[in-house]
Amino acid sequence: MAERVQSEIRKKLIDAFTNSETEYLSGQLLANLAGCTRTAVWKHIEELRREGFEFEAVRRKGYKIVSIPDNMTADKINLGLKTAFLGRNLHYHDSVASTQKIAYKLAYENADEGTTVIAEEQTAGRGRMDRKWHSPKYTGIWMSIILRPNIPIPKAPQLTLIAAVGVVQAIEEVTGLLPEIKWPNDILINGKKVTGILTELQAEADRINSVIIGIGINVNTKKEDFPEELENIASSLSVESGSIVDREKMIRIILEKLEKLYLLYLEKGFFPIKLMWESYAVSIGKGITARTLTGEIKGKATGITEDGVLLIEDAAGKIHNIYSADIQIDE
Ligand code: BT5
Repeated sequence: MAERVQSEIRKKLIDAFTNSETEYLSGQLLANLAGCTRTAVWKHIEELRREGFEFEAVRRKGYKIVSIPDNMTADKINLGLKTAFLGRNLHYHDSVASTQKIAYKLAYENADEGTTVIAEEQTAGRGRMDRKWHSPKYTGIWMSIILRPNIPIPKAPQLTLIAAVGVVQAIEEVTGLLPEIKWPNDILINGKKVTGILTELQAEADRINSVIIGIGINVNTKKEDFPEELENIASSLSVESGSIVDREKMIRIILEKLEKLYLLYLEKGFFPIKLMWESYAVSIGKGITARTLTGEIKGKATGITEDGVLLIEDAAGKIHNIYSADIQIDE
């Protein structure tokens, strides 16, 4: 409990610096905004200094942040975050097996919607069907977000597509790169995978309890640091853009884009998202092969349905609905 109060105060202080119009914030003002004493403000500022934040303190004026540390911290991610609920409750870890697992447990324990788990490294990061997700330390964004949408279970895959649109928009905004989406969950740049998205459900009877959206992005991974099996199929934002990308900024922009899209979706349904998704989709209109658990279907991808299901027209003109598959683009 006490720890929770402390982190609430810290968050309020960070918000105060984020929203401040003036350069310096006085100890009294910070104390009022955070609902604590001036001594407590001073203690928190000292704690932030230990994390690597640098403050300038000027008598009668107050505090100003002059530099922020290089490694990620929850405080640094929060500094500048402009969402209402996504990422507001942030769990930051140095090393975990999988952020999905932690988010799953938090969701089970009734964590608020928007609770987000971020790690510097995953030792057992996973993709769909228990495939491995390579998640080395300090180079990527490995995060899981808890949502609690009031939608029927069959519509849950739409959330993967919403997340993909949000990540594409964030990558565009932060790096200027133009990513494409390969149905259902890959984000590619120059044909190579930079992001994978994994959506998992907790449901009771026919009701969704929570949806956990796992997002993995290779941000500053060097070309030579990919393992051999990924060398030809994976890339990172820094390899593609030629410069180091600020991971915290990327996280904030993803959370902001995703929150907007999610609220739009809850209000207006999937249609506006579908249009955006299709505008980024690399596979639509192309010849593709879809490998499902039951076999292989070849044909032309003609679009997605209202529910996010992929449509393939085969050589005989028959339309196939693809709910889950790996796809390969043939032409
Ligand atoms: C995915 O699965 O693409 C979903 C990946 C989701 C990862 C996030 S990270 C945060 C959260 N916590 C987790 O434990 N997971 C989520 P899928 O479509 O099944 O693709 C998996 C395949 O992508 C692997 O079999 C490899 O071929 C390839 N792959 C593995 N690591 C990669 C990487 N870092 N970059 C690009 N491709 C990778």
